[in-house]
Amino acid sequence: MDKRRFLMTGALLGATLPARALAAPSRARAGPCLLTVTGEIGRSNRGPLDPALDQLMVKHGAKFDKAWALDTAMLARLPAMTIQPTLEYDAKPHKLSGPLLATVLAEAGVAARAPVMLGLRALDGYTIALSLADAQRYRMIVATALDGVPLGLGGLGPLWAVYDADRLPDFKGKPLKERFALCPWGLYAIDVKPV
Ligand SMILES: Nc1nc2c(c(=O)[nH]1)N[C@H]1C(S)=C(S)[C@@H](COP(=O)(O)O)O[C@H]1N2
Ligand SMILES: [Mo]
Repeated sequence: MDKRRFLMTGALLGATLPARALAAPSRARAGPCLLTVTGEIGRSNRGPLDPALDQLMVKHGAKFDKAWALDTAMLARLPAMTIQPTLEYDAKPHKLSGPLLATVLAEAGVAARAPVMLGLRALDGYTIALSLADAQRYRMIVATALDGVPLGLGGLGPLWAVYDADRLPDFKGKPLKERFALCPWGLYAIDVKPV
């Protein structure tokens, strides 16, 4: 397609799509929430923990007065990275893609250099503590797809906080089974706390 036709197609699309869809701000959440960011955040799009209806978070002891909730589309709008670590489950390299964890946090109004600790919590209750500085040093991503296939429930998804262990000095020398302890699969909540 030449540039002019591309531009025309764009103009046509613009004319047929409702203005609302084009102007949709990133905070408009339409799909089910996949990830809830709480604590020291600068932006919020939902209110406090609902003790009656936020059942999984209640079971896991979450407490918050506001949060930044992301759905699939909000995650997909962020620039994606691809890493290719050898996974401990089958000892084979796999492509994992998704935004940097730090980029997701920036969306929630957490400054890149904020001196904070992150509590990364998974669906099964597995929780790890990691500083934002280490998450950046490891270039940890919030993976949404494995080998091009969206991650899902029952497997490692829908989200997996993971890094490229093969290329990180802190992990590449360790046995495979010890490389991913800081990588919760089924990640669904991140609590940001001052150090
Ligand atoms: N959700 C979740 N993520 C997890 C774990 C877990 O139990 N649950 N275990 C961690 C640990 S200690 C390791 S070594 C690796 C592999 O653990 P797994 O075999 O339980 O997936 O995943 C990490 N991520
Ligand atoms: Mo482990």
